[in-house]
Amino acid sequence: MTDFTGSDALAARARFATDARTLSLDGEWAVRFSPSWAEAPDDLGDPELAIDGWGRIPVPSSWPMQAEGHGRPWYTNTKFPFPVEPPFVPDENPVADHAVRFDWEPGDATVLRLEGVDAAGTVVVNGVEVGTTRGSRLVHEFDVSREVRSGSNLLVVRIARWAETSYLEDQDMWWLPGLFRPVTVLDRPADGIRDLRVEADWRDGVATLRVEVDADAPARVSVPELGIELAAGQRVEVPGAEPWLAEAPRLYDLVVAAPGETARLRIGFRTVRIDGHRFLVNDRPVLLRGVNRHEHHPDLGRVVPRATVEHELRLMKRHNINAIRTSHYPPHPDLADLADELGFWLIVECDLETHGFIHVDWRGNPSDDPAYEAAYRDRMARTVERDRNHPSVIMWSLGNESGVGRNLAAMAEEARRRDPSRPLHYEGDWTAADTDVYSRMYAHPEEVALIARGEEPPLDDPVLDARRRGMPFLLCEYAHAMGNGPGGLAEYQELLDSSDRMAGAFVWEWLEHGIRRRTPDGREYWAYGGDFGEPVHDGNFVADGLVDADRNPRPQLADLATVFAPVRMRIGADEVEIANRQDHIGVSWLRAEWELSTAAGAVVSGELALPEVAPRESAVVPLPDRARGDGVLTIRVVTAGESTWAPAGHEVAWAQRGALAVPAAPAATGAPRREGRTIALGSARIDAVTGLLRLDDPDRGDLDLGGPELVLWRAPTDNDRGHGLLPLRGHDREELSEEQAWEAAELPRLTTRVESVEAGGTFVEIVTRVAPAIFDWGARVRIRYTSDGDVLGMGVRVEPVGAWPCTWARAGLRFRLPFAPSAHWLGLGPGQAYPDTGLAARLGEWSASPDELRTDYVRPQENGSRRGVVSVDLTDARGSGLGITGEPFAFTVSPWTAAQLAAAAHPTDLPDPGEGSWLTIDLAQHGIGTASCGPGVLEPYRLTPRTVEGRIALTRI
Ligand code: IPT
Repeated sequence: MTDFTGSDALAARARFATDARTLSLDGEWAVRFSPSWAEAPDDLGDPELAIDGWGRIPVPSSWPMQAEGHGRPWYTNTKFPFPVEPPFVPDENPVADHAVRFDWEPGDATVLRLEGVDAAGTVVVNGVEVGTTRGSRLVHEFDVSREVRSGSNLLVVRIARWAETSYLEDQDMWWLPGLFRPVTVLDRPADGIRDLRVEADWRDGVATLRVEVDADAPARVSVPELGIELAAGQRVEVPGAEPWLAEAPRLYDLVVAAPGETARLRIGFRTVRIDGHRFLVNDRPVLLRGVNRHEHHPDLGRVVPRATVEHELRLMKRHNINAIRTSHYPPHPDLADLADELGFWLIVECDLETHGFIHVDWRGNPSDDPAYEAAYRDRMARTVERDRNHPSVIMWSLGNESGVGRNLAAMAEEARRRDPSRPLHYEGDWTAADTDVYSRMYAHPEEVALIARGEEPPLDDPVLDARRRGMPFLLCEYAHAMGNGPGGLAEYQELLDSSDRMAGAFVWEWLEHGIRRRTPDGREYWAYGGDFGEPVHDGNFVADGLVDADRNPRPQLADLATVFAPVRMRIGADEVEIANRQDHIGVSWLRAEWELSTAAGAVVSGELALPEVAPRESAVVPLPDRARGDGVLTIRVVTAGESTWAPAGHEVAWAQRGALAVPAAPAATGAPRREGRTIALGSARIDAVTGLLRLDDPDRGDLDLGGPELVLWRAPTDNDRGHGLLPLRGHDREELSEEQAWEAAELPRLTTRVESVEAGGTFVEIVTRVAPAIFDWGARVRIRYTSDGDVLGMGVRVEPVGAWPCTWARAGLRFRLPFAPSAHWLGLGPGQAYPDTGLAARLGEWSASPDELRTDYVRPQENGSRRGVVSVDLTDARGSGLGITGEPFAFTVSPWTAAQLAAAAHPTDLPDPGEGSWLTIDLAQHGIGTASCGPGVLEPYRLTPRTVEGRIALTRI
């Protein structure tokens, strides 16, 4: 029998704290696995079922993370890992019976609450089936009053990995079955509270409160802190209340007292409203600076300990993130509590995604199949009812990537009927027929610019078009944070800031879903799709976050903090313009510090008094006299006091003015001397046959540089590789990815032919032609060496030859160093920076250890470049090595060649690098973009083959 909704669960209701008895059943349970539904023993009707001989498993858990051999972690993005023939699923369908004994003294009534059963549960109490669950991330409560008895009770939950509803749960994540959220037994007193509905509004500066109570006896409602008491159902004004805002999350304790039970809730006063094309909270427009958040833990799967969640939310706050889309299902119930407390705007999404039907041209999509309507409604109801009392929740989302169809309209109707106070979101239908906001994902900035101006291409239906054109706009996903990238955050932010139609944007995604594994010799790595031998999978597309699975920030998180900053500054010669980019509050919680590094090497600093600046307003303040003048001026805005998410002094914004002085080229005083095939020029020895360099030094020893060698390629990033998984609507996927285009042009494999070597009065000039096999395109590299005896000057010119059919990844000179250097540099830092990334990098003096110079992405790829550098010392443990100065250049140090990085699936596959390392000095680089899912490198950052020049100088140090 097909079961789309589950059976016999109680009506969905809100979650609240209660003084009625509860018993958590979380802990160690017994478990018994069967290879399939058909083979699972027919013994659950036995109230004395002997479970002592079963295995043991923690609850909550995702069972493939706990026990091997009963179905593996299995990653697919959109593909169903089984034949598409709804509602059927394969016979090979592992079943896990989870069982626990518990002691209970029944009162008036007893309810069993299961907060997350993936994928389908059959719930049996003392041998009696009490119901079934469908909807993995949804709460199910069962009245078990008739089945429980005084003393010891037996609960068994039979869980199947696949069910008819797996067709509705095709989110881009690991398929991980289990009893993965809390299980609780609840006493329900006769005169207790079944449900609560809070309306805590804020309009025109006036707070009002109304609480509906579903109880058999009259209940009193109070907010002790505000000294108010009211009857259930009564609406009152609440003088003296402060509003709840993500920027200032003011909560009040609400107490609801019925004769048999007292309930408590944290409430906040706020009203969400759409006014024309503006999205308003408490009468003011809001810009959501958001991330998409999945729930994943590298050791536990879908179970994320509360401490981890608290840590990650604080990390978000510390990076200026103010909104979360709970992609693509309702989160653990504690999330909304924490968002209320810390201050986030939440879009809570329903547990729905039917994306896999895209592979069969959406034939049979449940979204338009009446047989599934009840399931769609049930899912929406459970989503809305659980979290509707939270001030942080400002929108409901019907689900993700589920095509179009009548069941979505039914869901929207269900949501609006249950909660008319919140707008609806759904991206999958571009007509926005069932929603209140127009939402898109991965739209190109050019299209976003049109939408910002209300000039997007029209829909065929003029009525729908007019309606949609009048709506606020959201980018529910953008800036795909996979591997090295995303590039282009600044361009998106400029558009988001450009129009009050823009309600905000959510980076895809917060977290990488790596699973911690070890090589046979014990080295840790992040496993991704395919690492568990899954027959169909989508590789490392599961690892595309701002933080790794341990919540360690990737470099892109600092970039995001920069564009999301609550304050923006523009520093002029004598004054600074300070823009308050917050929506509701002033800047009195912040203070500012300045520091001027003069060209002469002095550092002066002081405080900058911040004026009162109203939200979305700006002010100009004069710079203190001592902060004026040449050099690099940095202003940092930091928190004035400690908060729930950061200590005092935490930086939220910064700005700089000025530039670093470019060191002078060495005087050309040395004259070249020919010594056999070598040309000596000052301390340099140039091989006249190969063009390779050595720096001689009698004290420190000679340094063989194994270069310069022109490199035009890099180990493809995930963005260079492009999407390649499925056609993206609105994007032309006929094009080759950068990686494919580079391969086709033989960019990775260049050979060198020295064309000329000329030794003049005070210079040596070497011209080489560097080119791939097969084709007639290449590059001519002209290097003019000069020396003052010590320092070797290099004037470099790289000129394309022939008609290259692709971009260049870089125009770099590669050298081989016989050690793994630490770096000390003047330039942008401290983190990595490519032409369209590194927004957090600022001018300064920075140091990094060999490890800090690398970013070990889940799949090895180009990483670690530092740009805007005018001077760097690369030294071994004794402090000896190579110094480079010059016009701003980028440097990258890697233990591995680009080819080695490109060939490895995991960092642990890389060969032992030995002692040495590869240094690349780039005169130009191609941007990063976000083509792993979305637009490629934007025009200004593309490195189309062109003449590139630069001047550097090398010194043995
Ligand atoms: C989009 C999905 O909504 C999201 O779940 C994730 O898969 C993301 O892509 C890529 O990581 S869908 C895509 C076809 C635009």
